[in-house]
Amino acid sequence: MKKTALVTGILGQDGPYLAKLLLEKGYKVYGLLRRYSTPGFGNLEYLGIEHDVDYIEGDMTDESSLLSIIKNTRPQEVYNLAAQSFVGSSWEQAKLTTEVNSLGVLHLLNAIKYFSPTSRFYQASTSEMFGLSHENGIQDENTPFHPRSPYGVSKVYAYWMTVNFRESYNIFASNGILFNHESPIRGIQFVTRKITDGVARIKLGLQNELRLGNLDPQRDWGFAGDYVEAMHLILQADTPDDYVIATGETHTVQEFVEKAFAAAGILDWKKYVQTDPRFQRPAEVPMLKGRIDKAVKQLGWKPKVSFDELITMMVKADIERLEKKAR
Ligand code: NAP
Ligand code: F7E
Repeated sequence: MKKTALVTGILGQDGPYLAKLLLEKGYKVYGLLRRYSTPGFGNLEYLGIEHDVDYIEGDMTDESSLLSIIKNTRPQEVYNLAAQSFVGSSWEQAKLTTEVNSLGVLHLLNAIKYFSPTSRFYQASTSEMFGLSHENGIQDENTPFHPRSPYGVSKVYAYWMTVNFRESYNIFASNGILFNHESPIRGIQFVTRKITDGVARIKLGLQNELRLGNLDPQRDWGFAGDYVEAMHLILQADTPDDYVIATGETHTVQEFVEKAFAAAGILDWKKYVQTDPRFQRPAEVPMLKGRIDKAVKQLGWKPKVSFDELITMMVKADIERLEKKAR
């Protein structure tokens, strides 16, 4: 019998990478789609799996849709990746962010509790929950939370609700506390993809400047393809638990910019980069750097793609995408 999994957020960045991994492992994959006039399957197409997923219509803000999906599919594994995930928009759309990221998780957990209590549940938690908090410049599973955005706050609720369903109802519910992870199908608003797309356009003469916000924040950036492997391992463990998933390295936005331009053979990046206050945030997370000892020891997980390899991969993919469009 094929194992079954429900993946919410199937059209985003992580959904397609996870679906591909699960399909390769022989799973039947249900993908939750919210209603759209024209849904964008581009990320699934990029990975060549758009025809291999079983799509189901529902919305994280509509509890009844989630109740009936879980009742009808009873998947062995549920990966909750759906979210209003852009930190920058979470100040302007704090209520929507909370409804999707916090209450949406409660809806899904209730659906599991009522209709499929043996389903294993993965919650896409985030390093944004740490925000200002660190111990000697590093964050791990024991670091207290101090979120700095409505997005971070919404995810703290979801984290604790996941823990609470585990402790209250004995549901196999786990949090992956993932640090930033990127790829050629990262949303264009996020800084890494905005940079690699901008660099590719500058390289091809399609654009002559790149407008960014604060270049000083430090992030622990890894590759999404590596991180979905950790999500799967978290649900294969003997017991449910919470894990930090990161690379253990941190770099400034400016370092990412310099390396992205260099990857395209442009050394005078300062000529092209303008700072623009529109891209600064009301409260910033200055530094993120994860300690992954627990994931290494208990899951046998380690990242494979380095910071430099990630940047080269993304710049190359954006140049190829734009060249293909122009043909
Ligand atoms: P993403 O590209 O923004 O994808 C999020 C997905 O959620 C999209 O497919 C979106 O659907 C869907 N969604 C939004 N609102 C919804 C709703 N009301 N009902 C159903 N689906 C809805 O995010 P990602 O980078 O893949 O991240 C996956 C998850 O990991 C998110 O929960 C994010 O918060 C979390 N996370 C990400 C990172 C990271 O660095 N990438 C790090 C830590 C945690 P549409 O396509 O229809 O808009
Ligand atoms: O910003 C700075 C910005 O939007 C990274 C999400 O996946 O990871 C992501 O959240 C940094 C911030 O990601 C621009 O101020 C400068 O310090 O790429 P980002 P994020 O906010 O770290 C976490 C782990 C998640 O969970 C989230 O879902 O870059 N920055 N200039 C800029 N950021 C953007 N977007 N645009 C700029 O022009």
